[in-house]
Amino acid sequence: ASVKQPYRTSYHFQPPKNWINDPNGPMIYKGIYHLFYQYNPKGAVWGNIVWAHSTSKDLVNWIPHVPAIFPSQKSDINGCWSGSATILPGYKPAILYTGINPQNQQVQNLAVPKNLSDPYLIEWVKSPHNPLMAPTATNGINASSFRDPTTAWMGPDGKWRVIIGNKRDRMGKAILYRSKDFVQWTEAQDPLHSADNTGMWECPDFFPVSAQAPVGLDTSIIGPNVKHVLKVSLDDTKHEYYTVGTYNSVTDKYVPDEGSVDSDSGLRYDYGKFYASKTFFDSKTNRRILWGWINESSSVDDDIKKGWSGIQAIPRAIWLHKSGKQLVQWPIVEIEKLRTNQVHLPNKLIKGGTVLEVSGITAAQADVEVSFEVKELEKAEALDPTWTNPQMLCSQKGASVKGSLGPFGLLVMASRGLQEYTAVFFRIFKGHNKYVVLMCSDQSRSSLNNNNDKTTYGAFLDVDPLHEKLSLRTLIDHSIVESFGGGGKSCITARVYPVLAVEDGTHLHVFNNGTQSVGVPKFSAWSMKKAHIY
Ligand code: DQQ
Repeated sequence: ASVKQPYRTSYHFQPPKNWINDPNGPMIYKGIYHLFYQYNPKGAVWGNIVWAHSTSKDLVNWIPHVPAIFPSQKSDINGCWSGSATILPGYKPAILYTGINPQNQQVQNLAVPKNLSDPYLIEWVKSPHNPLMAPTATNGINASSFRDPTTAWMGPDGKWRVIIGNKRDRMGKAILYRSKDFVQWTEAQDPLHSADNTGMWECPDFFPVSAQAPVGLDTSIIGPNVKHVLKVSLDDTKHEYYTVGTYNSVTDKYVPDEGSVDSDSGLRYDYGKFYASKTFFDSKTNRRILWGWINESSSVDDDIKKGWSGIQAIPRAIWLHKSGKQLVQWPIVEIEKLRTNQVHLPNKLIKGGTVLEVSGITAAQADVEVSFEVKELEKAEALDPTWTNPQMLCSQKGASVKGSLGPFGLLVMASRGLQEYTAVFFRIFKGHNKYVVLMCSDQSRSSLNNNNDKTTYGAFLDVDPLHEKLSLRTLIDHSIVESFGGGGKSCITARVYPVLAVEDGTHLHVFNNGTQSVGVPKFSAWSMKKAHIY
């Protein structure tokens, strides 16, 4: 007697059961991708944390392995928390991670592969010198806010650098350490960066991006056409923010270009659910690839009933937009090999008030690419200057609220009679001296089961509808709706748990609930095959 599992995903990473959270130590070694992740071997809630481990040749299909790092030393006996991998000279991977010691202090540890000729790197040995970095009476580091070492980078002086998330009072910090040999680490006088009133910085990520081309850079690269990105995961709000800025490798200071890590106005990788993310440099394809944890929106009781909680987002290639002002993300191309049975709609004009069903695809397991074209932009409603919070705007102006230019977009995970649907859509407003595009993911009607968090998400999308089409790509996988607006300039991920719109009862529609018509010059949808994940 098996429990029905309509919410398990088919091509997003998840283990057969139990709780997962942060992606850890992603890397490529001898042509094999490694993903480690925070895992509770004993249940569907957080606890008993070890590093579970899977490998892949294509980032789509995975082979599960035994946990790589689990409590075994004083310095991690109460848990093996998040950390990162660095490839050391001589092609030797090394993992720095946070251990919880017998006093429940957070300390940083090193583990290295037992056997470098095993491409799967199944067994890991911990340094006898652990912990390598620890709170002490003299360094004043708060022992409950000192975790999540990044991938290390090497400075021009030949020394390794790593940052660790921290806070002091309300100030979030990226504490910097340096080392010659990766074993003996010395705390720098000043943090790499800090920001007031942001609380604990979990899972920082710090990496170079090319200001010239949409490619990835290895983590130690510096140079004239290189900018840097600092991402932090804010414990207080469970949202991630990043800045683009300049890193001075002599002073070891990072200065954001403009604005700062700020929980209200900063840039986010994803304006929905996406946390504790981490990038790695894929030396095989010269991409930087982003992994992120997607938590459930169901109740803890439901998680325990279904026996699992948490998935990983589809890995995303990430690069600096040519404006230099923001990052762009796109699902790794490898995922496209799961596409099958393409449904294509010819160029169409969709009148206001239309809901158009797209048939012929498995709507609960699909990849949809659509673009919209708006002719009469002068009909846009005026943007009230006080409407500065896109999420609030999307909540107040959900999919059922008629506008002029929009809402138009997709109704996904929809039941036959539209009692349930998740709406991913755009609205165009007339701003001060430009058009403003709002992108929303409205979960308010996603399920008849009210025990789910159905919060609506929203983001502004920096696209000029005068000169560009509005594109939307949405990956649908049973209980996840992962959307990429404007070619990946704004991303919104949502979790949904419909009661009626499950499996074959799931439908897909294009809709326009504005008064003005919109063109749909491009529409392709694919059913997605199941990936081998465990
Ligand atoms: N999860 C880990 C911590 C990290 C947090 C513990 C972020 O290392 O700060 O499971 O989700």
